[in-house]
Amino acid sequence: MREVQEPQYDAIVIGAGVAGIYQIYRLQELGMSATVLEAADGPGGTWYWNRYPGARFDSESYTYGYSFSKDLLDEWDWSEHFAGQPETLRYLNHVVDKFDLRKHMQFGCKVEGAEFDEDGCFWRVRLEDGREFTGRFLLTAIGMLSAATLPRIEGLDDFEGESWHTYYWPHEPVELAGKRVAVIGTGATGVQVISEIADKVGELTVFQRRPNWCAPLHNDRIDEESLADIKSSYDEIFEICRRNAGGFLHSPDPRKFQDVPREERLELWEKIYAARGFSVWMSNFIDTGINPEANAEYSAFIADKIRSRVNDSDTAELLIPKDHGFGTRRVPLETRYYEAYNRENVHLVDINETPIERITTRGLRTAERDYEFDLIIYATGFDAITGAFDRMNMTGSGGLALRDKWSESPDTLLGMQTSGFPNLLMLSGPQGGSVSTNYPRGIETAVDWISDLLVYMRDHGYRRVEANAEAESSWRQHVQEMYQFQLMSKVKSWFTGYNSNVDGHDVPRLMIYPGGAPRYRERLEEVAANDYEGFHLS
Ligand code: NA7
Repeated sequence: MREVQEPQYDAIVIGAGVAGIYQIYRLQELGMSATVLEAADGPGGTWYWNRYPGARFDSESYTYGYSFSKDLLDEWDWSEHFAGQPETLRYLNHVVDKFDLRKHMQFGCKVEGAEFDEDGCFWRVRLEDGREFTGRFLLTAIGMLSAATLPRIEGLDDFEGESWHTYYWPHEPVELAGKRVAVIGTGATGVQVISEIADKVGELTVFQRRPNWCAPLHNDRIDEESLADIKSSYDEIFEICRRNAGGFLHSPDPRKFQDVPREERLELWEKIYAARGFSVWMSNFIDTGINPEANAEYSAFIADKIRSRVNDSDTAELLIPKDHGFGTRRVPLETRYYEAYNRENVHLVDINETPIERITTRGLRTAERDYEFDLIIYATGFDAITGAFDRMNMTGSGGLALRDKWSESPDTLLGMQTSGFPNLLMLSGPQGGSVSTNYPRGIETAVDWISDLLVYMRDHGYRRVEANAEAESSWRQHVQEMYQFQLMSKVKSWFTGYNSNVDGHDVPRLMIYPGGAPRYRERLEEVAANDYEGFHLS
């Protein structure tokens, strides 16, 4: 009889970002043997990689930190309402050191493949350098926006100047002064970069395919008194986040748009436009994301704000989205973004009018003319949520490739598991809650739920868990119903699975869980209380 091999670890966690850090904290607390494999040479995930100028939170700093340790909350001083990338990376390193987690992490470990070993009931993980690790459970903490995508434009490699995708911005400073710079892409990232560098470069040319609805971040330093207030109200802050659909501090106005006279609507809109962070998106009338009339009127209000901030009326019109309403795609928050276009050295090119034909040795060519640049910045986004899975070549039961299983629809049960992939537990899986909320808030929920599941399995002597196909299909149906209500479901964005730079991602896909965090958590609790119904344990 063949001897059944035992895995090296109870659990392997892939990724040492926000999710991986908290997951390894919980695993070591539970006394499980576990390791974190991380491609980078340090922890931080998103905040390790995204070092581009202007990278910062759109969530209030004090809603982004972990809530699990009072000690940590008390000792960490956020310096700004929306911290910049360096501070966040320092914070995450601080957490790792405070809880002595570094010894459970292995850096420079890029996972190239992972297969489920049916006989041994464990996962075998293969690194790019050939090393292999085995673990009973495989926990993916691989982020939702971690598979960066470059545009599919001819000649990308021909350019002789400097070029970076924002995600891979180098650790060393990039010289900007006096440089001729191109930015391609005007999502949340492009908007931050453009705002930050407009007054630091020689010439800045922005190549825009579709504008987004951007609104002021209203960032500020946190003074001592406010910091003390924040620290004394953490319970309340996290309670507000818990009740909020997106895990943020900003609650909707419970009134419906039609029930409020025009004058009062304007009053609310002025108020939320002047308020911090995502208020402008989330503190609106409750039906703004589902009622086309409400959405159109609010969009018109924001369009006027853009017109009032941009001197040249043709430029202003180019910056106003015409193909989707406010909040139906991710709203980039900005600091003097629109004002950047009032500068003499900033130029906006609509690539629908004059498409980019190719990258050249000295810059790029549009249908109209050649441009010369010293630096090209690709702020062209990510193969969101599923991209990082696809790049890892995962194979489940019977040789089923995850990429194939998800080729049309990335179906999961609660975002936590997908049938055919036993013992694979996803911290930021598609159709789950963590990819749909203020990330750390969703991640704490996911990590806690998965940790409880592992304890339950240990207590009951189970070593295999797999989502049932039927339960998965009813979750899909529920997710679809949640999508249907939302205006965002008709709009192309990563919320709906689109990416023009990836084959097959030109059709709508159910990527997130649009039903809101409280509803999602309720479902998680129900499932756990009913002995993990929908999951087959053996
Ligand atoms: P996004 O939001 O996906 O934005 C990518 C941008 O790049 C967007 O403006 C795209 O235009 C543009 N893009 C992508 N491919 C091309 C090509 N081939 N040519 C021209 N323009 C292109 O990514 P971000 O990094 O900004 O933000 C990601 C998330 O990070 C964000 O939601 C936050 O949660 C944090 P399009 O709109 O598709 O026409």
